[in-house]
Amino acid sequence: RIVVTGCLGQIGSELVNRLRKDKGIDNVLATDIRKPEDHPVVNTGLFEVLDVLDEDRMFELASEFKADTIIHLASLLSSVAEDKPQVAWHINMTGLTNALEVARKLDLQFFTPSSIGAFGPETPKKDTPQDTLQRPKTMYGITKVAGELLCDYYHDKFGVDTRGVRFPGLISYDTLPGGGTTDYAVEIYYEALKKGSYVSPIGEGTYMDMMYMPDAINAIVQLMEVPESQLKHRNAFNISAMSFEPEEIKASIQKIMPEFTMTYDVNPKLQAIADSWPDSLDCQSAREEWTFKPEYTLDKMTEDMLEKLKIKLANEL
Ligand code: VAH
Repeated sequence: RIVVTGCLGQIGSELVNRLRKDKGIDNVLATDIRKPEDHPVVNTGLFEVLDVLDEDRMFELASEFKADTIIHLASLLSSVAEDKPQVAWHINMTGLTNALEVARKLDLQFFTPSSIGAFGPETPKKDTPQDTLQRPKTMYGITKVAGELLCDYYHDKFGVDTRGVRFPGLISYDTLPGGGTTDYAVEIYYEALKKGSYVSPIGEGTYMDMMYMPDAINAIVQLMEVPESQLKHRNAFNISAMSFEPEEIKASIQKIMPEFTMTYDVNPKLQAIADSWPDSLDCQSAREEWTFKPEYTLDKMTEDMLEKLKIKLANEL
């Protein structure tokens, strides 16, 4: 029985759907800080309002629900966190600490995502190792490194079964991301269909790791089900499906929409964050320890994104 925080977010909205299918509607309790009545996450299963800063409420919900697992997704992302770093530290770290405390007190299995944002400019950029220097220069990255260490600590000190992955940029058609540096790789598909053109805030030649949401959801489900004995690492597995720069996603879209055009208007804040992140991760540990294997390549993702967005945006196109 699983409690999920941050369910109205880009990952949460799709993960809850998958878990409700896999585990049964009554075995998944979706939570988020507000309750939009018309949202599918709210009206297709169990939902409760939860501010992750309220540990007592989180404990009460998990305990009454007789949870055996908590998946903590509520977090501010990299770009928005740079606009309000103190708030980001407070929400990301207090929320995480509360979720870890609830997992410890109720003996819950635990998952929370880290990110490629947990690396900094001194980290090797190509084939970034699983275990390497982590000195991120963004508040988001600092909360992610601190989170990785805290999750390891709760396992080593208290025996909590904590698990996590370092997500790359995630691309999906269901729910828009909420203020990340990789959001351009989602926006470009919407703009391609709505306007036939896109102005990229990320500069030409800027490589970042990316993954299509179906592969991200599979990774969470797979990692949570693998026997603990197989894990040498536990939090923050490097995972990625592709690494591309804006010209390459443009070319991928042009294979289906030859008339699509793209120009650049580089956003200095986003560019500085992107420049501090790796170009491509080494995902060997995830492959070896829990047979991580993404299915979507850039072109396969582009095909599916454009097809699904055409349906979603039908009355806007
Ligand atoms: C962000 N989408 O851009 C998130 C993610 C790897 C990027 O952490 O902040």
